[in-house]
Amino acid sequence: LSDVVIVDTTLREGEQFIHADFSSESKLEIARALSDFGVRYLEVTSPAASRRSREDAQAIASAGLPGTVAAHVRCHPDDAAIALDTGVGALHMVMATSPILRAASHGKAISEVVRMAAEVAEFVRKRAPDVSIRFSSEDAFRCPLSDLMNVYLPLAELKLFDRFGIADTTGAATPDRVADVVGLLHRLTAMPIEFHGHNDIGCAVANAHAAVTNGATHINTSVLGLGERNGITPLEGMIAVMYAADRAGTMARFRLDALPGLCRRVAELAEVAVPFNQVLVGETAFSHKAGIHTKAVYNDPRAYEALDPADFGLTREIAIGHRLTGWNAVRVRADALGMRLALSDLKEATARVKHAADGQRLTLDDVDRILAEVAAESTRRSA
Ligand code: HCA
Ligand code: CU
Repeated sequence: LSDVVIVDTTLREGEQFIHADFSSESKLEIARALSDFGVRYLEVTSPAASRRSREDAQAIASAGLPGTVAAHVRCHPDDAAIALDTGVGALHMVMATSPILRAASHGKAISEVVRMAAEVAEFVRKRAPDVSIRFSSEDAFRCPLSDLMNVYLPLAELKLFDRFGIADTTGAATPDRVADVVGLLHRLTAMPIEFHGHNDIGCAVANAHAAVTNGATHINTSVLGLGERNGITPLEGMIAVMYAADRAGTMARFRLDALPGLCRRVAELAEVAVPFNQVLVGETAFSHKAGIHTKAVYNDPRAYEALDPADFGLTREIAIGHRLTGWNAVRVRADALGMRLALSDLKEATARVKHAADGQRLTLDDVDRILAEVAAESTRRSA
C-alpha cells in the first residue's frame, strides 16, 4: 500500500473547488510545498482553459520540481497541442463514458470515445514521444461494465497509453464496487491504473484504499480533498491509510511533519478552515476526553491512537476539566503542578471537578484551583 503513487490534483481538481481562486504565485507555492512534502506527481488544469492556465502550467512545468507535472486535457488534439507546448511531462486525457454523461456532455457513442482517445494519443505519441499519456473515463462507475470494457480494452491494444484512469465522478461508488470494477480493469488490461474518487457519500478514502488493494497503482488526491462539490480523496486521508498500513515505508517517502502546515496553507489560500475532524490535521484529531480513554492514553498512547501525532509534528490534547474526567487525568495534572496528593484527595478533587463541570464549562485554571483547594484542606487536616 505504501508504494502507491500519489497523483495530486490540488492544482486541477482543487482549482475546481468553489472557493478556490489560486493566484499564479499561490499555485507555484502549492506545487513546491507538495514537492517538499514528497509528492512526485502533480496534475494541473488544462492549459487550454485560459491564458493564465497556460502560463501557470508552463511556470510549474519549468520550476525544476522533482517529479512529473501532468496537464489535464479533454480528448481533443487542439487541447493536447496547447498542453504539449507548456512543457509538461504528462497528459491526462479524460472523456465521459456513462450514458448519462455522454448524453449530457459530449453526445458521442462508445466507439467514438475510443476513436477520439486513440486519435489524440497517436498525435501526442508522434509529437512528443517522451510525454506520458494517461486516459481516464469520467463517470466510470455509472457506466455499464460492457461499455466500460469496450472503451478500455481496444485502447489497451493500441499500446499508446502509459496508464488508465478511472473516475468515480459523482462520488457515489462504494468500496465493494470499486474493488470489483478496478479489479476487473486491472486483470483485463494489465495496465497501471489510477483511481479518482469523489466524496459525495463519504467513501472517497475507503474507495481509494479498495482501488489500491485491487490493483490500482496511482491515486488522485488533493489537499483537504478540495474539488468539485465536497471534493475527492484528501491527500492527508490517503497518507493516513498508507501510514496505518506501513509506517516506516510511508515515513521514508514523505516528510510527514510538513503535512499539517501544507494543509493549513492550502486552506488559507482556498479561503476555508481546516475541518475540525479532518483526518490527521483536524483540530481534534488527537484529543482525548473520557476518563477511561485518558487513563489508558497516559499509560500508553497507542491504546486509543492509530496514528502517532509526533510523527506528523503534532501533539495530543488530553482534556481534564469536564464531567467525564477521571482521577488518573487529575493526578497527571497535579503531578505537572508539582503537587503530591494522596489518592483520597485526588478522588475528592475529581469529584469536585465533575460536580463543577455539571454546572458550567471549566477551564484548566478551574481545575488547578480545585486542586489547590483540596491540597490546602488536606494540609490543614494533617496540621
Ligand atoms: C471532472 C473530471 C474529473 C476527471 C477525473 C480524471 C472527474 O468531472 O471535472 O481525470 O480521472 O471527476 O471525473 O475530475
Ligand atoms: Cu473529479
